[in-house]
Formats: sequence, C-alpha cells, structure tokens
Amino acid sequence: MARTSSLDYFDTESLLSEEERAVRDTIGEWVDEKFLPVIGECYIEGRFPKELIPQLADLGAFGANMPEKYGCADLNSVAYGLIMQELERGDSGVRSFVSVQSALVMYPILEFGSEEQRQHWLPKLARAEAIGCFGLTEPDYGSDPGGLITRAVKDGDEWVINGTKMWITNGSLADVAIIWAKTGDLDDPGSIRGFIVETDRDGFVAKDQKGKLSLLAADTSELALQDVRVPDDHLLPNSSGLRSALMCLNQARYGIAWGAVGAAMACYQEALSYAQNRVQFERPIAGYQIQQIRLVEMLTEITKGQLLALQLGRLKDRGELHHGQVSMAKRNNVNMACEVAREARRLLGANGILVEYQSMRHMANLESVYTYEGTHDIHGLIIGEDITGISAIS
Ligand code: TGC
Ligand code: FAD
Repeated sequence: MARTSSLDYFDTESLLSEEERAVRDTIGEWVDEKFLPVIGECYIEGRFPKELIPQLADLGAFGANMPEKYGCADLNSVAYGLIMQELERGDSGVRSFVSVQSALVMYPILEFGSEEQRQHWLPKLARAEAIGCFGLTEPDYGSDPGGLITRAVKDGDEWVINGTKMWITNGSLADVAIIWAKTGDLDDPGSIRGFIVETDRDGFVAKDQKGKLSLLAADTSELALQDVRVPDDHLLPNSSGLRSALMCLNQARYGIAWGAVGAAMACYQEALSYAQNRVQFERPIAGYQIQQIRLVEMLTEITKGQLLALQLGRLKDRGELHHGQVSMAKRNNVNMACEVAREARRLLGANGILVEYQSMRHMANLESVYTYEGTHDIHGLIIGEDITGISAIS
C-alpha cells in the first residue's frame, strides 16, 4: 500500500504548532486555487501576475514576521518559512516577489530605519500600497558587493545619488527602492549606507532585463540613478557598512532555504503522479526499479531539506541562528531542489518540456535561485571560512 502522505515522510507535521499549520494551509490553498491556474500562461507571456498582489496582501504575506503595530501579522520564523515554502511550491517568482518586499525592503526599514520611516513605510508595504525593491548588486560587483561604486554625496540637507544597479527583482514594479551606496566621493568613498529612494524621483530610471530564460514570471530590472536627490531623512540612520546589507540578505536567504523545499515538493509530487499513471511496456513506469530509485532519492533529499529548514527556523526563533547556518541551508536546499527538478523533468519524458507540467519551469527558475542571494560557491566559501577560520574568498 502506497503512503499517500509521502511528501512528509518523517511526519514533520507533528513538529509544527497549530498556528504554523494553519498559516501553511491558508497560503497553500491560495497557491492551489488562485496561483497555479494562471502561472503557466504568465510564464509563457513573460509577466508577473501583479493582479494577484492585493490578494497576497489580504493574506498577510508581506512582512508576516514583523510587528502588528506596523500592520503585520507578527508570526514566528517557522510560520514565515512555511509561507515561503508554499509560495515557491507555486513558482520561485512569486516567492521572490514576497521575499524582496518582506526581507529586503521592510526588514531594513524596521532594523535600520527611524521610527518615522517605519510608521510611514511599513503599513503601506504590508498592504502592498507600495511595492519595494533592493539595489545592492551592480554590473561589476555581484559576489563582491563591498566594491560597489554607487555614490551618495551630501549637498546641504539632501543626498545626491549616482550609480547603476543590476538584476533588481521588482525593479520596474517598485514605488520605492532601498539603494546601497557609499557616502563620499571617488577619492574618499566613505562607508556603505542604505537609502530609501522613491522611484518617481528625477533621474531614476528602471529598465526591464530582457532575454531571461529563468524566472520569466518575475520582474528583473536594471536601475540607473543619475543625480537623484533625496532629503537627508531618506538615509536609513542605523545602517552602517556592508554588514547592514548582509544582515538583510540573511533574512532573504532564510526564506529561500524554505522556498526551495517547496519547489522540490512540487516537482516530486508531479513526478510521482506521472510515474504512477504513465504506462510503458504494459506497466506504470513507477513499477520499474530505475524510476523508483529516482523517486526515492528525490524524497530522501526533500525530507533532509525539510528538517534542515525547520531546525533553522527553530534556531532563528530562539535568537541563536548564525549566518553560516543560513548559508548551509540555502546552499543545500537550493542545490537539492535543482537536482530534484531536473530528475522530475527527465522522468516525465517529452511531456516534461511542456508548460502544462511544472518541473521544467521550476528547473529553469532554480538556476537563478542557485545564483542570487549569494551563489552556491560563495555560500560554500562562507561556510568554509566559518569552520576553518581562513577566508578563501579574497
Ligand atoms: P566581509 O569582510 O566578510 O564582511 C563585511 C562585514 O559584514 C559581516 N558579515 C555579516 N554580517 C551579517 N550577516 C552576514 N551574512 C555577514 N557576512 C559577513 C562581517 O563580519 C563584517 O563585519 P565588520 O563588522 O567586521 O565590518 O565582507 P566581504 O567583502 O569579504 O564579503 C564577502 C561575502 C561573500 C560574505 C559577501 O559579500 C556575500 O555574501 N556575497 C554575496 C552577495 C549576495 O548575496 N548578493 C545578494 C544581492 S540581493 C539578491 O540577490 C536578491 S535576490 C532576491 C530574490 O529575488 O529573492
Ligand atoms: P559573479 O560574482 O560575477 O560570479 C560569477 C561566478 O564566479 C559565479 O559562479 C561565482 O560563484 C564565482 N565566484 C565569484 N567570486 C568567487 C570567489 N571568490 N571564489 C570562487 N568563485 C567565485 N541583486 C540585488 O541586489 N537585488 C536583487 O533584487 C537581485 N535580484 C536578482 C534576481 C535575479 C533573477 C538574479 C539572477 C540576480 C539577482 N540579483 C539581485 C543579483 C545576484 O545577487 C547576483 O547575481 C549574485 O550575487 C552573483 O553575482 P554575479 O551574477 O555578478 O556573479
């Protein structure tokens, strides 16, 4: 007799609270009922389904782990992670959208902003009345963001910002951008600080990144800032150095560690069902040893990823998480999801290349997830430094 609940082979369900399960089920139902019916078409059209954004706001998906006084749901980290898992079970693009808004726009305002900035922006961002993006990466500074050349120079009671940011998720949809820049000039660059920049300011231009073969249902843009002026109170006053930007990345990488499990679960489920129904040589292909081992390996790796994400969340909720652990979970779970998606696509034969099935869409998306928020290699080197005490990065 097949175990019908085999997506949760080790009963991780029993390790979740009632509230955590309820949050997961609410988002999961939304993904099944509202998101999955439209994602295939959006993917082919190359557009993010932005008409669904208000529904995500109604579900409390934005800044879900942030305080109620700013209009957020104040959930714990595990519930937040389960939201990311369920969203990415739909598509990495929708998880990216929510991740950026929450971890990379709301979090820096909460952590490094003034009380006025928090009260002004967080409720709007939670209700998606404003959409945000996060500009750290530049054309010549990806893995090495400490070298960034965007400059913010003080002029009276304003800052004047010049620079180019590349590969910015939500860039063209955004009303507001968190821009990381060095204060000072080229001779004396000063330290890296974060700025809140409205995207309708003079000199701010966002341009869609064309030609992507991954994350087609997501907005990715280049931002050009030419003499963009913002008042002094748009500086995030408590941001200080690259460390502040990296603290934001920890939050987003945490969500990705969970999200990747969701993408892998979708691919495994599709592969299992296909194998049970597709008959070749007068037998379902699930009855052949090669396909069984393929499914067993997928499920084993997913199960390990689920347990890693859950323990990561428990450590985060206890305030005991360190960033090497986040790197290990992001690195392992994304790599695992890439392998699962590829194996699922192969199991599906020719049908596996069609958009009606999910595995190839996830497979293509996960190549971006493998690269962004720190590449697989960079996370390996972060962990390597953590365990040896020697940096092999530079
Ligand atoms: P390094 O000298 O190692 O560190 C500078 C300072 O930061 C501290 N630090 C951290 N703090 C908090 N969290 C972390 N994860 C931290 N990592 C390092 C460090 O202790 C130091 O502090 P202090 O006080 O001594 O100044 O810096 P480095 O220049 O050698 O950097 C190396 C490295 C590899 C750690 C880092 O730059 C890196 O992580 N590179 C990858 C870049 C990246 O992940 N970019 C992501 C851009 S955003 C994005 O991709 C969004 S996609 C979103 C979506 O669509 O979902
Ligand atoms: P590079 O840094 O040029 O790396 C190229 C290769 O060299 C990689 O294989 C890398 O692992 C390797 N490498 C680099 N350094 C070392 C080293 N020291 N040792 C060994 N190998 C090394 N950024 C933002 O700021 N905001 C966003 O919203 C955002 N969204 C993104 C969305 C998408 C779809 C993508 C693809 C990227 C996004 N990024 C964003 C940028 C992303 O974070 C960077 O692409 C990533 O950090 C890698 O930088 P890079 O592409 O310049 O690669």
